[in-house]
Amino acid sequence: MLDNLTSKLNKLTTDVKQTTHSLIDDASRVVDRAFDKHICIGVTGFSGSGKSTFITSLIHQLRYSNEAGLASFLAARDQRILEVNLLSSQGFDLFDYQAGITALSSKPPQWPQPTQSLSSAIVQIVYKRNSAFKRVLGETSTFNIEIRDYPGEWLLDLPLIGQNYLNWCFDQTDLTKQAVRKQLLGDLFQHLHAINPFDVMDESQIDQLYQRFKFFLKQSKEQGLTLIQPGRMLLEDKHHQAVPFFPLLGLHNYDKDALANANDKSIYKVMSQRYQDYIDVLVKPFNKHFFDDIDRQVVLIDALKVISGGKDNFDDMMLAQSRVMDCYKYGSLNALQKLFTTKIERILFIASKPDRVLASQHENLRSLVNDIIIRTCSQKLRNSIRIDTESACSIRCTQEVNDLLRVTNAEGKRGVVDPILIPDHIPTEAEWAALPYWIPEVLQPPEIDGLVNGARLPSIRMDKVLTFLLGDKF
Ligand SMILES: Nc1nc2c(ncn2[C@@H]2O[C@H](COP(=O)(O)OP(=O)(O)O)[C@@H](O)[C@H]2O)c(=O)[nH]1
Ligand SMILES: [Mg+2]
Repeated sequence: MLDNLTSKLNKLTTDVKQTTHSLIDDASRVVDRAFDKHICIGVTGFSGSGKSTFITSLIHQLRYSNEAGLASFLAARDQRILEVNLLSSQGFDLFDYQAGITALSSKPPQWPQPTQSLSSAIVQIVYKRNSAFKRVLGETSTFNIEIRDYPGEWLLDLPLIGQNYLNWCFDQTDLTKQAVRKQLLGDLFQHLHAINPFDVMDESQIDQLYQRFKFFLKQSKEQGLTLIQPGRMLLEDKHHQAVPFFPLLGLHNYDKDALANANDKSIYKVMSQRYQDYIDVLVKPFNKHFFDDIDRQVVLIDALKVISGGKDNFDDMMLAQSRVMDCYKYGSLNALQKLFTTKIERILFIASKPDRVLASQHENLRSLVNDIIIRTCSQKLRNSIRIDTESACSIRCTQEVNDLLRVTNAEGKRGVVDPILIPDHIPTEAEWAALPYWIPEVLQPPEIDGLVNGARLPSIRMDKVLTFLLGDKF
């Protein structure tokens, strides 16, 4: 067994020598991991939670760590980071850090574009070793940090893997009991409810209902709901389009065995097949990337948005979050893979965009996220993985002056916003009634001269984030 492993590692070492410097391939990734010189960080969160901006900021902070003011990230504070290169990873598009920085540098500054597909970047760090090790191991060393980005909409497809079409339809029927969903569905609910699953439906009828169902999903997102499936139906990605399907909402009126034996041309069987194809072709490959390669994970939660949207939206987010966390059960690795990969060993849950409230509220925001995690992550998961919570801001857009926040809104209008008090726990029924409903405004990113040349990107507690993710590696 050990011989086998050694010969595999030897072969991989030979392979590594043949790789170019601009691209890290699978073999070198495995060898570097075996020698603790490569780590893969997944950045997770629902759509709009701030993932792509976070990655852009993280890369920028590392590239220009001497300028970044990362007080508690010791490698940067002690100026031990000597050189940082951005490499692509085999099989992935390169995460477009440059496009993000260009957008932020434009006049007026723009946010990075919404994400359409999976991408990855390897931040290769050449650093000076701690004095304790340098006599034995040499002055400098190299460490690769691989970071993955993907559209948040894909995340909610992961729970579908554990559900067949029939159960998904039952689940979707249950969700329509929420007043907001019922209202958004309108008479589409009656249409989907009245379909006889044994009937044959022609393609144009299917397409018509599919278009209406997609419209409903898009409206659900605009309304602030989170549990929106299938996620890819929200995206205009031409390469990963779903074949038209939708849920049948009246299936509880039919016998399960009769449904299982329905004719292959029946609408029930056609929809079941398309649902399964969607999972096999689009969701399972993503699930593999998501769980097999990632060592540490950052989960961004826009707690301010969900708490401000009212109890129904908040509860919907909680349900979505717990469904995703449940996936970690069957997303774990098999024994053979464990030899060459590390399973997810740390998760940092971040209350994102805290710059939209006063500094005095940041701890409440973190504490609220902590409460969300306690309610949505099983105790088993919390005991088996190191979990931490933080409130951290990728790009600070506000200035605090005399307990008010100075902001520039998306239209470029300057002003001040009134302070908002954040509960430090999930509100009780009575507390919900007392909370105001408001929509946090989209802000304009700050104007920063010389950003492309490494000027400091204002942020909050990104050094704490780096310490949690990487502090033990340098
Ligand atoms: N105030 C503030 N807004 C942010 C920050 N990061 C992201 N945003 C806002 O959130 C939006 C979505 O961010 P993005 O990174 O695209 O989210 P993703 O869908 O999770 O990748 C951006 O367009 C900004 O309007 C931040 O650090 N502060
Ligand atoms: Mg994104």
